[in-house]
Order: sequence, then structure tokens, then C-alpha cells
Amino acid sequence: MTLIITAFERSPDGGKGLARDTRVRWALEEVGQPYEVRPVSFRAMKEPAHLGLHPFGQIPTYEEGDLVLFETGAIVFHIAERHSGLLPHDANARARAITWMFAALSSVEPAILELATAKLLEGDKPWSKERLPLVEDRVRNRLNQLSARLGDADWLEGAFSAGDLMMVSVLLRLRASGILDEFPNLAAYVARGEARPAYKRAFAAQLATNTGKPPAG
Ligand SMILES: N[C@@H](CCC(=O)N[C@@H](CS)C(=O)NCC(=O)O)C(=O)O
Repeated sequence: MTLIITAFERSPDGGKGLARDTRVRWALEEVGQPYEVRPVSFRAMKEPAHLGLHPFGQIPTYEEGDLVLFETGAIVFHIAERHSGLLPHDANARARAITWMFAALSSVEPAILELATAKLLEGDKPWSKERLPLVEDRVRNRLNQLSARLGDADWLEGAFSAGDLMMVSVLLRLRASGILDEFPNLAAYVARGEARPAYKRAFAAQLATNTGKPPAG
């Protein structure tokens, strides 16, 4: 059965891999599932056809026959449940890996998104300069806690899992701020994620969608 995901026709990041289709592509690459991409424009995302797939008019979506999913957490979890390679078989280890998926999306990503909003959408407000350090410190606080938990381990719970895939994807969005580099073990953790062949294939594929050129090699 052909799996179809949606992605930006042209991502605002120009192909840096920060759009959320990259995490879905990465999960599919990790489990060896081929997929097709339907690029959508910003306009098409808000039209009825796409709203039928995604109630909030966003990307990515995931179609597998009659099944249509949105929300990257749900999509990656579904992929990880259906295929081996992203979640441990032991029930408790599996529950812990799933916990890290939720932690990435609900305890770490919000602070990082707040920082992006403060910089990109509120940077011209008179109160922005005063607020920015507070927002940055909230990110640092979370990273400090995450860094303490990761310690010198390679991954959050033993072997690489969907929890790491989600956490690395979320942390990647911080790179341009320089804050990630304040936490060497987290910077190395993200680099380990990016070094995975599956991530490299996912990154190259999203870049190709954004540039209109086929992946190199
Ligand atoms: N919580 C959602 C967020 C989806 C999301 O914010 N998608 C962005 C692209 S990375 C988007 O479609 N932005 C365009 C818009 O909201 O109009 C998820 O994880 O899938």
C-alpha cells in the first residue's frame, strides 16, 4: 500500500529540515517504509481538500489507505507501532520510549516554539527586548534538566527509539539560536541523530522537495 505524506511545497526554512514532515520521513526511513510526498502550498493547506485531512490546515499529514492521520506525535507513534525498529519489545522499555515522545512534544517543544515566536513574530514589539531573555531562560531551564537526565548516554533510554527521534527533531529547531551549543551533551546527542543514515535520507529527500532537485547520490 502506498503511504502518502504532505509537506510544504516550499518550506519557509528553504530546506533546512525544520518543517515537521522531516520527522515523519525520518521515522519511515528508520523502518524502511517507502512513501510518496504530496507537496502543498500555503494556500492549498487552508482549502477544503486539505482541511479534510488536517483540521488545522497544516502539514504533515499521513495517508495509508483509508487511514488519515495528522499530528507528528500520532504519526510517528503509528509508524513505530506498526513496524519494528523504533520501539523496544519489552513493555516497560517501550512505555519509557513513548514517554520521551510525549516529553519532546509537550515539555520541550513548547518552550522552543515560544522562542521562535518571540524572535520571528514579536521581534518588532516594544517589549520584545525585555521579554526575550525570559523566554530564552525558559528554554535553558528545560535543556538543563534534559541534559542532566541524558548525562553521557548516547540515547535517552538505552537504544535509539522513537523518543530520541522526536527529541532530536525538536532540539534541532534550536540550533540557529546558539542555545543548544551551551549544552555539549545535547549538541552531541543531536549530532548523533543527524548522523543516522535514515535521518540523512530524510533530510536529503525534504531538501529535494524544497529545491526541486532530486537527492544527490
Ligand atoms: N503539532 C503539529 C504542528 C504542525 C505544524 O505546526 N505544522 C507547520 C509546519 S512545521 C505548518 O503547517 N505551518 C503552517 C500553518 O500553520 O499554517 C504537529 O506536530 O504535527
